[in-house]
Amino acid sequence: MKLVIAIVQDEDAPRLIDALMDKDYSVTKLSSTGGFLRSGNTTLLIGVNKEEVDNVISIIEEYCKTRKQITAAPIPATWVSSVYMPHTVEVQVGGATIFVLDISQFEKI
Ligand code: 2BA
Repeated sequence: MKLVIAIVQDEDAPRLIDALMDKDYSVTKLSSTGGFLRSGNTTLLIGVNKEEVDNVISIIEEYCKTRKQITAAPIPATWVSSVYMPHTVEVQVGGATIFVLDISQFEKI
């Protein structure tokens, strides 16, 4: 048994969950926040047999798109002619960040 943990963008989550559920995978959705952008993202927990992991990852690949986001840079802003000028940086986010964990025991009680 494996646990697939997938961190995806909120915009991609509803269609991805529908696609996984259509294929009879059990999914738990958690609301999460990225440490860098400090904006919401979605973490999905998907418990599967090890033979299913590649299929789950290919479904995630199909539904999760890479996007660019502009964010305030983690360096001090500057004042130009008395105008506050925060530095911004463009970052590429996603498609998905995926971890696959071994599960030593799985029970439903
Ligand atoms: P965030 O931490 O909000 O990061 C959003 C995007 O910002 C990242 O996209 C990456 O392109 C960029 N970024 C992150 N840290 C950076 C840094 N120190 N300097 C410059 N740019 C940086 P992704 O790599 O696609 O990650 C999307 C989200 O997945 C992350 O949101 C975080 O919530 C999660 N994540 C990514 N790698 C992780 C890891 N190793 N462990 C736990 N969570 C992770």
